[in-house]
Amino acid sequence: MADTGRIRIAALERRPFNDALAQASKVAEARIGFALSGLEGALPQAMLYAVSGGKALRSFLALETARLHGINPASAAGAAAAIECIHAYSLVHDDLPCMDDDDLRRGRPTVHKKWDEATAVLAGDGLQALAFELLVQIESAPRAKLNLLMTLANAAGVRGMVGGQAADIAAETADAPLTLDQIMELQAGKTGALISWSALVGPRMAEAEREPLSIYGTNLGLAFQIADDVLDVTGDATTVGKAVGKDAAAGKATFVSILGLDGAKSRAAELVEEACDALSPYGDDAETLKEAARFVIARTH
Ligand code: GRG
Repeated sequence: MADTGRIRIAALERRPFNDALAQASKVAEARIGFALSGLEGALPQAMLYAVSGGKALRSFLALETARLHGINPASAAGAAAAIECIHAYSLVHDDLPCMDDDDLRRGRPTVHKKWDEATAVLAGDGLQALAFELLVQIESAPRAKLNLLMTLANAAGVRGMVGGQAADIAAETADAPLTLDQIMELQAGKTGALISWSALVGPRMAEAEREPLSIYGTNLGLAFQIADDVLDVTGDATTVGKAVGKDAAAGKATFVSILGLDGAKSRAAELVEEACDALSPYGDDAETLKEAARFVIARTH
């Protein structure tokens, strides 16, 4: 057993996906809560609010791939918390009136609705900085830590999520709708980069072979985004926890608008199959990661 923030985490044994996901959420939130402890006022409250209530898929991937490489969960907790900070910051900023202008996130008021726009901007900024602070504090070989820091900066920045978001915004006013290849490239940055990074935490911390989890993470990221496009068409706001139907209303080219609903679902299923196939070197020990991949396209929120 090891102490990470306020909760004790145990075990290198494999757990069923739902247990591992619930554990990841607790681990990341506890680590972030610990990092913010002693701070008072709206800003730390908004930061904690922003990191709570999500599925914790990215922190799960970080902890599970670490477990797969024999890394103690207490050592990987900082990486799991860091990726949830970056993810939460991106959602807080994405919901702002100058971006997607959403009132609902995770079934609750968005941060700028619960507080105000200035608090939402600063909460996102604070979470982004905190992510790198948490990563610096993880227990790992210096070279592995530097690699995690550099690759997270890349995944979150202009070559990754922020670049993908900018391309998405530019597409809204472009003369021609995006092609399938252009959408795939945009989404590999906007959504895929953080998911891929999370899946590579284990091999990066262990300084081990990255290829199988690189293939897994890339396929999973794309399948995740296709599922998101499908939910935007088939889901209802109460279940999904955020506004739906926005892509069609904006006339945006998406996987669904290009491939059709059934085509998009089949493509996502193929990607999940490829993601699971890539895990064969790990044998049965990768079963929880396979469950996660299947969850990504079966989810209703
Ligand atoms: C504003 C810098 C900046 C970036 C925004 C990721 C992103 C870029 C915007 C989010 C828009 C969006 C809803 C994209 C679809 C994919 C996605 C990231 C969905 C939310 O992820 P989940 O389902 O969320 O893992 P939870 O709430 O479970 O954590």
